[in-house]
Amino acid sequence: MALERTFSIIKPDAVRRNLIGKIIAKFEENGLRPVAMKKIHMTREQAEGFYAVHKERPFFGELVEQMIASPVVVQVLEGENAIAKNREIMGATNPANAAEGTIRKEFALSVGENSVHGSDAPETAREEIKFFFTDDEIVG
Ligand code: DAT
Ligand code: MG
Repeated sequence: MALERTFSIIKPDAVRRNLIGKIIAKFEENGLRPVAMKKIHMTREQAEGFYAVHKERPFFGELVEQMIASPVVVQVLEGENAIAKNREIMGATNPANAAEGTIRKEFALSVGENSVHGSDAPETAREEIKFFFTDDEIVG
């Protein structure tokens, strides 16, 4: 296994409900260390650009509105097998299908307001980290 980095967002629904600490605890307890983090309020342009891969999907408009409604916490997480590990800790996109103990099972409100984003592959992890962080903001 290799030491990897992945990109994570604690989404508006979770930040509004004061779940930042509980969500970061899940990462740390499972071997993922934050090596960069900041709280931001995404612009519409950022949200549309970040989720461009979904722009033809019927839920795109709602997704963008949810992401810009209030602040988020963006992070780079580092650990063994971090990309897959983070997806495991997050749970399935739809909380109704998420396994016990996962972030989405415990905290998500709906398939749209599902508390966290995590990169799905090495290439998207690289792109998403670069979308929000400069190299000197990452302090491994
Ligand atoms: P994930 O966030 O698990 O990678 P995804 O990339 O397929 O899932 O979708 C990105 C986000 O879009 C997801 O976290 C919530 C929203 N979304 C996906 N499918 C949806 C649906 N059927 N209805 C409403 N929102 C949806
Ligand atoms: Mg995705």
